[in-house]
Amino acid sequence: MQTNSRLSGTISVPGDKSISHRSIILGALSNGTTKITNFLRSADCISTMGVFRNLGVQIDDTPAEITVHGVGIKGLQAPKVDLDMGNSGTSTRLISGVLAGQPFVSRVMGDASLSKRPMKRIITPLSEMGSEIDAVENHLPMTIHGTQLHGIQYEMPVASAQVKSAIILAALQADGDTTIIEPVKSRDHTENMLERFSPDSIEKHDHQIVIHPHHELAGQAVHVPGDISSAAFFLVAAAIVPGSEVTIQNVGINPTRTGILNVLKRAGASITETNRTTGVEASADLAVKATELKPFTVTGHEIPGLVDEVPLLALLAARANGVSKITGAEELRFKESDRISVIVTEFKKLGIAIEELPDGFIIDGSKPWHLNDAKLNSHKDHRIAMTLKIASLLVDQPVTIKDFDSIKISYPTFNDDLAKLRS
Ligand code: SPQ
Repeated sequence: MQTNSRLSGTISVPGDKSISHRSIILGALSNGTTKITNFLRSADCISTMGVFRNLGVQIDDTPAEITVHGVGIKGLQAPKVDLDMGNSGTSTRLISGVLAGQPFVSRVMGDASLSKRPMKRIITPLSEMGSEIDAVENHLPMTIHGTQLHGIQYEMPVASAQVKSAIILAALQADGDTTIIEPVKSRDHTENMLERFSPDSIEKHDHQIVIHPHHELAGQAVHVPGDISSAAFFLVAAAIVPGSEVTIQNVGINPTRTGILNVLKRAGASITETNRTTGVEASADLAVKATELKPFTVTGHEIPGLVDEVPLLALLAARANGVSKITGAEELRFKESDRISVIVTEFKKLGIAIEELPDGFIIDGSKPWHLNDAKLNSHKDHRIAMTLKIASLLVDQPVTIKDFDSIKISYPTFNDDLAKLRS
């Protein structure tokens, strides 16, 4: 373990990325203004803002708040440039749902990593609704020929909040109702926000959502809670670095996102929750103390609730006293990197006993780590970069992490928060 690795103190993490994207999108499609506080100013959310500015929406950014001057569902303008989604899968998939129903053609592109990510998952339902989308081998760049869409009934093959949200945003513009059925419930921020912006547009059941079109959206005040996926780095760090004791304030605890807390508790981590707020997107202060950890199992039905935290759970497993198994996580192969293969490659450099499965890992945390290669690589994936940084706290020699600046995608102030907890 590096000297001075112990983490202690209290921090607040920046606003939730998923909720920040959605507040711009629904704000733009509303009549009236939407004021957003604690918006996440990370590269991905800035991509979403840039796209809506290119669709004719005025968005003011002051230190206190973001103001979106909504134009209504029918008020977007045809873009004069390609719409650049940067590295952001969320921007691409959600905004494609919006563009599918507009009376103009748009060309959507992104960076090298985004251009490798699968788009068939949205092209299939949007085409069923009547949209024509050109994309070579279902990858970006993609040309979306907006048209009058039709309502459909769509049974999703894989749980995905991005696909579900793309269909919801398209369905708001259709000529009839749309029903979406999910195999396992994924994060429901779009539904929650739509219920506030346009209560008559949405009917929610357990695994089924019905969208009623023809209702207008009204601008709202949105306060974005802290991002549990960012807090997760320090929750896991505090659990695994001996002597640590950390509190993170105002973390979003929407039940579709708190899978990480359930697994931490199963592993025997000491975790307490205080100052819970109520409301659609509730938040709480979360405190974690380092303690002895037990091995654990995570299977497919839990994955949607912790999908972005799987690299961190692999790290938690590497410090638990026994063999842990994570399965049902094949979706990780389609993120900013192939997160299963990349975690295995990078953890082996740290001498962690990890075995790759098609859909996850087996990790023996009882075996001591031994550094094989100090040159770690984030593979330009923000979540891998930060997971490796936390892992490096437990290594007693210096390591480097290639392309660490990818943290700007979701957590630009990660280093400042880590420094606060180490001082
Ligand atoms: O936006 P992007 O790049 O897809 O972001 C990621 C991340 O790690 O930040 C995934 F790579 O989060 C997704 C998440 O995995 C954000 C998201 C959302 O806001 O709707 C949903 C999840 O993806 P999916 O495919 O399960 O819908």
